[in-house]
Formats: sequence, C-alpha cells, structure tokens
Amino acid sequence: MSVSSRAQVIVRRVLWRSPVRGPWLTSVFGLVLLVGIPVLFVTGLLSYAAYNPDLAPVNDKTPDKGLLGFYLFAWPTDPYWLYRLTQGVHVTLGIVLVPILLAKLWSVVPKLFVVPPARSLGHALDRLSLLLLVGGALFEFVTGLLNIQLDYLFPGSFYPLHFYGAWVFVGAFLTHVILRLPRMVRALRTRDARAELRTAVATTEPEPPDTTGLVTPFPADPTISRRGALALAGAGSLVLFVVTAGQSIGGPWRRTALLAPHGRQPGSGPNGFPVNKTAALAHITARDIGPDWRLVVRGAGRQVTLTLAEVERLPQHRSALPIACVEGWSTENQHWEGVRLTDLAGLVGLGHEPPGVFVESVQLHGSFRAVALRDNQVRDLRSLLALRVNGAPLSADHGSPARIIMPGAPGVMNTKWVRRLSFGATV
Ligand SMILES: Nc1nc2c(c(=O)[nH]1)N[C@H]1C(S)=C(S)[C@@H](COP(=O)(O)O)O[C@H]1N2
Ligand SMILES: [Mo]
Repeated sequence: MSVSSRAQVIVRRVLWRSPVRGPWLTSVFGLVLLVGIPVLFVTGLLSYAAYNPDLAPVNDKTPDKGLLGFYLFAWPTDPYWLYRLTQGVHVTLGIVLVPILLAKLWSVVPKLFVVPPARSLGHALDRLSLLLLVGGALFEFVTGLLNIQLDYLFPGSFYPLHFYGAWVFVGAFLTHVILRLPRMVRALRTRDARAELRTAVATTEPEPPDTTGLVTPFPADPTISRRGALALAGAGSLVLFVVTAGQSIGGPWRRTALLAPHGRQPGSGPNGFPVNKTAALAHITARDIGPDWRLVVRGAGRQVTLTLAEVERLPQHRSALPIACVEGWSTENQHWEGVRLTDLAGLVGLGHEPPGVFVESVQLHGSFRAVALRDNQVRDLRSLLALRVNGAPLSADHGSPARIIMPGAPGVMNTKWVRRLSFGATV
C-alpha cells in the first residue's frame, strides 16, 4: 500500500464516518439540484434580458462580454407581472436551494479531499470540473445572497460578477451532469425511497461498499437516518421559504418575510409599500424636489421645460402595476396616476410611434439614477410618469414629485425623482 493510500485510510478511520453517506443519498440531493439549477439559470438569463442589455452602457455595465453578451429578444411589457414572476422565482428558489446545496456538499465531502488529487489525466480533468462546480456554485449563491441583503459591497459591480460566474458554474454543471447522470440514475435505483422514509435511526445501515468512495469503510453508529437527513435539509428549505417568499407573494405572507430586508411593509396608507432606497439614502434634498423642481423633455432637436403644475395639467391616466425588484421582492399592484410617456414624447413632436427614452433623476450619486428604456416600453399606454399613487401624491421615498412606472420591467427601470427625459437619445 502506498504512503498516500495509507494516509487516506488513517484519515477515514477518524473522519466522515456517517453511515448515511453514500451514492443513494447524494443522488437524491443531486436530483433536486438537477431540477432546480436549470430553473435558476434560465430565470437569471431572463433577468439579464430584462435589463435591456443592448442599451449599453447605461443599463449594462458588463465590460467585454463578447459572445456571452448575446440576448435573444426585446423584453416585453406583457404580461405586466412578468418580471415579478421570473425574478421572484429566481431569488426564492436560490434561497430555498441553499440547504440542499449544503447537504449535497456534506454528502460528498470525502471526495473533495482525495489523495493523490489526480491519478490520471482523465481524473485530473474530472477533479478540475469539480473545483469549478463547487467554486462556481458557492460563488453564485454567495454573491446572490449578499446582493439581496446588502447590495453593492463588491469591487466593481455585482452584476458582471454574478453574470460571468453563472457561465463558469453552468459550464461545470453541464460537464458534471454528463459525467455523473448514469451513476446517479443507477444509485437512485439501488434503494426503495418509500422504505427509506420508514427506516428509523436504530435500523439505519450503511449503503453497500462502493467504488465511488462515498460510503465510509469504517461506519460509526448512526445518529441520524436517511429519512432524518432528508427531513433536515427539507425543513431548512421550508423555513427559508416561509421567511422569504412573502416578499414576492405579498398579502398576509409579507409579515412572515423576516429575511427580506427591503420587501417588508413600511407602514400603511397610500404610500405604504416597500421602498428600495429612501430619499435620504439617495441624498435627495427638499430643494431638489420642492417648488424649484422642473421637468425637462428633450427629443428631435427640441426641448421643453415644465413646472409641476404644468405637468399636472397634461392629460392624467391611471395604471395598476407592481414594482418588482431584482432583489426578489415585489409589491402588489399599486394604483398609479400620471402622464403617459407617449404624451410626453408628443410635447417634442415624437408622439407618433415614439423612440426609446433616456431617463435621468435629480439624484447625483449612487446607482440607478439614469436608465434607458426601449421603444416598446415607451409606447405601452400603461407606462407613466407618475405623480400620484393610490390616490395620494408620491411620497419622497417613492420618487416625489414624479417617477417612471411601466409594465413587466425590473423595478430598477422605474426611476424616481425624474428630472429629464431624452427621447431618441443615443446613449
Ligand atoms: N433615482 C432612483 N430611482 C430608483 C432607484 C434609485 O435608487 N434611485 N431604485 C430603483 C429600484 S432598484 C427599485 S426596485 C425601485 C423601487 O421603487 P420604490 O422604492 O418606490 O418601491 O425604484 C427604482 N428607482
Ligand atoms: Mo430594485
């Protein structure tokens, strides 16, 4: 026996001796991730498309994205709850899968420390793909979770990190699925799941010795059954679901969304719905949005400047629309009232089939103070420069005196404290 395999035997006499560890248990966790991770990937790509990435550099700050910058379609404005659904699923599922991911990693931990690390070229490539898989998974989950809790503490921006990380992770994930799927299917067939769910701790036996190295050669007495291990991971997911999903589902569930930093109900009344960034945090002063506020509308070589009273005298329309943030939280439909973007384009002679618009806020610092909207978003008659919500003027935190609101789009498109609209601006 070589030195390294002797060392391995010594290690395994002490570590990773749980008798429930084995290909079957690993495969059950793997099956859940096999379904969940593609859904995360697709909803993530949809979120990327929803940011109007072709309207760079305003909306998309991903440098040098080359081929990966492809995107297939212009984000539609129908159904109006589209982003509320796709991003609610992306964030909620990402959170709920954390215990399953951890359980899966726990179940394969002996494999992560195999010596020698590579026996052959094939084995080395396999190990490299595992490194990218585990590293990629941890990176994507950690950056995602940090972004919804703390936003923007990364060097650069969260957005390119999570975007490139996703491609690395998905490449490794696909490789892993191709290499391991047959083994997973075989392992799932080795045990009867229903019998497993009836097996208590005392009668829990290790899986038969295997060549994969997951089953310990030196099993300790069981302290948990397979049923218990599955229940523990499942209960972890369920608890996370209960404390987060309310931020997207809304209604009474919002009260159980204890983990949602921005998605909870701030007070009551017409302006009592979640706020992403308050006026104070965005350094909006009373002067910025007081009587001196003016709206500038530009396009086709013309420019019009309006006071609030003048904006109020334009035809007012209503839209019932939610706000759906990239962080996963969303609001129920709010009743907005204001001027149609098509009517504002009409002020500079672009009312017929208006082009896209570049929107700027009075906000001088921080993210989201400017955004580019596509023509289909401008042309939708539900897209407003809103002055009122639920029958009252906008509060300072919701973007007083005027903000954008439009159907189907990420919350970030709904610029608050609007100062200037430039139709047809190439940005
Ligand atoms: N000027 C400005 N507009 C902004 C933001 C901002 O930080 N500054 N945040 C955006 C984001 S990320 C979201 S989700 C919505 C939140 O709107 P609410 O605070 O009214 O719910 O506003 C958007 N508009
Ligand atoms: Mo947001």
